[in-house]
Amino acid sequence: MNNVINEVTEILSLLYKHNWDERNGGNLSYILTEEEVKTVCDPFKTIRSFEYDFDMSYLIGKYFIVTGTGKYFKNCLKDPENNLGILKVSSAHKVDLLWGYADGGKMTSEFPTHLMCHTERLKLDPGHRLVIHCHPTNIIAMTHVCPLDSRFITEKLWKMQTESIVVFPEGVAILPWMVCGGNEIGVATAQKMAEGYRSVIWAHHGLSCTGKTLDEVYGLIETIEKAAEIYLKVFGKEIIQSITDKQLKDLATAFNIDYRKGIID
Ligand code: 2HA
Ligand code: ZN
Repeated sequence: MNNVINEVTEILSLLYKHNWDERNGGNLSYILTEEEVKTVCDPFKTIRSFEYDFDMSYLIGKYFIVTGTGKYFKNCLKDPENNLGILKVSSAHKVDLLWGYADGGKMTSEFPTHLMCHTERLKLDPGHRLVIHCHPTNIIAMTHVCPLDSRFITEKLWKMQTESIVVFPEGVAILPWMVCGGNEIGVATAQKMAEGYRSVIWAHHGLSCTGKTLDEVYGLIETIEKAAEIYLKVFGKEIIQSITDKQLKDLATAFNIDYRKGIID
């Protein structure tokens, strides 16, 4: 069966194989069209409903596929129906389950954070569909040795490899350590998304990336994590040369890249 379940579980497996989603680490939510939902289940048949305090009115009528709370990315490919759910935001405070969480489970504890991020990204980009939160090793490591400053981290990541500014010209935001799963971290993350970032690092925890497609968001995670890996390989060594501000600007001109200002100029 070639449907959205296959596409999503393939990406979850790849993330797991990178060791970016150990145990139940990480979560994903992806906006689906009604046609995509129909390839899996009846979009008009509710199995169970969930109530939320926060306001979901911007997303009413939208369908999402969402990883389950406490579930392991490792297991999603072989057992999607227990580890994933398809949901519809049916009113400002209610979400209906249409498929999945077959063992009685529910969506990730980060679901409110995801919905806040979807809301802000949709306001900036009507084509936006996806939020992936994961625990990339080198990005987490970097948050132990770098100032928790979006400008600093973006500049370092841009200068590690040519691809960085091409793939994330808007930069990467970073938040200080906060308790996860709650409202405060959700609001703070969504605020960064509203400032035009598709990627937000949570210090000593992980990375959330957003975008239009599974390939785009997976590629964003890969590129950011690879830049962090290079940074840590050279960190503490005598650096003879790196990409300069001028070279980054030349790259931006050559590829017509509208990069975030205030980082290298
Ligand atoms: O879902 O990654 O941030 C487990 C987590 C929480
Ligand atoms: Zn996490």
